[in-house]
Amino acid sequence: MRTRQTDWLAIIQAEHIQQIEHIEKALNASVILAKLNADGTFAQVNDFFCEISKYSSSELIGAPYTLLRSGFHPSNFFTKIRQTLNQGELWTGDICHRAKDGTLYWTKTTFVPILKDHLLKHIMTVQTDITDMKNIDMLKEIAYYDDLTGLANFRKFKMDFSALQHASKPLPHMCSLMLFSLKDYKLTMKRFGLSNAQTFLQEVAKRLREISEKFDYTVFKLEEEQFLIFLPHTHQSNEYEHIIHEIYRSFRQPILIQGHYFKAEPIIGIIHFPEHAQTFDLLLDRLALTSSYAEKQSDRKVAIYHAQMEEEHKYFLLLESALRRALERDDLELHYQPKIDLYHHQVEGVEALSRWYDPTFKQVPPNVFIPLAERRGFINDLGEWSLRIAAERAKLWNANLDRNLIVAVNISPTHFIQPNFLDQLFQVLEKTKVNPKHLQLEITEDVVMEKSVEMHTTLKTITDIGISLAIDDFGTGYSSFGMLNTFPIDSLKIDRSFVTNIQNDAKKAAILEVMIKLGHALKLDVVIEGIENEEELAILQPFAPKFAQGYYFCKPLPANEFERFIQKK
Ligand code: G
Ligand code: MN
Repeated sequence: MRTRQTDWLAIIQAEHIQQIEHIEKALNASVILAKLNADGTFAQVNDFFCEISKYSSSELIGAPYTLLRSGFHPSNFFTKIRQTLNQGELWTGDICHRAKDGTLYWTKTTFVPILKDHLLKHIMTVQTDITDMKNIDMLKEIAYYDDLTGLANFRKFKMDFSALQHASKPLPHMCSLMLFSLKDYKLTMKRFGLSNAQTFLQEVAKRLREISEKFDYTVFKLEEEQFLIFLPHTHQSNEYEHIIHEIYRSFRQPILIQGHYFKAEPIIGIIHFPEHAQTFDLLLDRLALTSSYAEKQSDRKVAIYHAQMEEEHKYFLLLESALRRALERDDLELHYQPKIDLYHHQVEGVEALSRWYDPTFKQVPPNVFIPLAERRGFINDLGEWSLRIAAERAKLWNANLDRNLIVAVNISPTHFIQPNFLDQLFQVLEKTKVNPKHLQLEITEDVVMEKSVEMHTTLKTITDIGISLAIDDFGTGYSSFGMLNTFPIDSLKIDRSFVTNIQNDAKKAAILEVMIKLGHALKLDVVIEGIENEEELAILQPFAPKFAQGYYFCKPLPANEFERFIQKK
């Protein structure tokens, strides 16, 4: 650079003096020029400087250079430039200025310090307008990169992929794609708020980027917690197995945000190109499908595309539309299983359980259709339906059956944390005019364990209006005994897995005994679930549980059969 500059000077010096004037003219016509005083105020400006800054020369002269400050650069930006110049060195870089009319313009800028006796006397600045170029760069940045994580986005992936395919014609380039997402992300983040969700995603991106650097693959950020991992040549060497291993290792470490530990469980779908799909769109559709399979795995949530997935997918699509239709037409049913008071040998309450019979799909078990409604986003409607029907029954039976009967309804955690859950509950109470005392909600431990203030308030609001709360499947989830004291819980329903095979398992019996004692000590109703025979009941009797449910006493019954059952008692 330096030698070239010197060469130019030599050329100019060798010519006549008028030529320097011509060169000056040329400079003036195409370059933005200014001379600054040592204190950074303008001493002289050329026309081009005025034109681009939209200030007149009289407005500029005497004013500080920072008059053109745009706010784009960090606050110490000009201080750093000044330090360079004070040391007698050139400064070159891109600067974003603000013109008099408020618009922004970019210049490639050089500041030249003019020193006298080692002291800065003047500063010459030579600039060229690069606004258009910068705008294009910034548009590219916005268009191809994710703001939050700085990772390339889906649009960039699409471009890269098509470039790769184009370059490797006539044979398609073989590669693999992984779709990375996180289990229960939306649920967790709904509870912890947007800003925590963003910090969380930044950490997730950071971990994925670290692994990507190790394995030389690219990570793209898709929507929300979805990331796309592009493996250029790997599917034959099964390198993706190592990557998955690394991802799992990395995400075993919980993410700490503002005192909360977030467990991030990866869900990974994998597809190979062109083996599994030959076009871009098909590739992505099938990858999404594979990911939804991965999500359903119980252990490691990883799946590789398989043609059979398509068949099953069609089945679930049909099942979904049948379920939606059944809900609309009121074709679902609630069955009722009595809850027995073992001390007084009578029916104390009843648990409402949703049942669905479809002519095509036959009897579909609730552990199939409830998760389906959760995944497909209509658990709200399904939940509202069962609340309403159960409330109608509670109203009717308590009016007609000449006894107090509490009807318990199972509430899916996904439904319970919806922001409009309480509104829905109030609407049901108003519509059905049921006495809240005749209604109980069964929720799971994990919901109650949620430490957020909102959850506490929601639970309290529910019990304040007189509805009681039971913890369902107690002992299977994640709970601390401390919470039994702090939360307004009325009842513990001990999961039936503690009863199954109790005859042959002394440990189970010991655990049950302790749970019953604990519940009673905390003045909670304890309900033993899933008693199927006399033998099981006999083992339990010495622990004196007050309430029990199970096939041994009665299976869940349709409403009319339940009425007959209870009238016989
Ligand atoms: O999670 P929850 O306790 O709400 O589950 C209730 C389910 O357990 C219902 O589907 C019901 O039919 C079933 N159930 C009720 N009693 C018994 C029983 O004694 N044995 C078994 N295996 N299942 C039962
Ligand atoms: Mn239940």
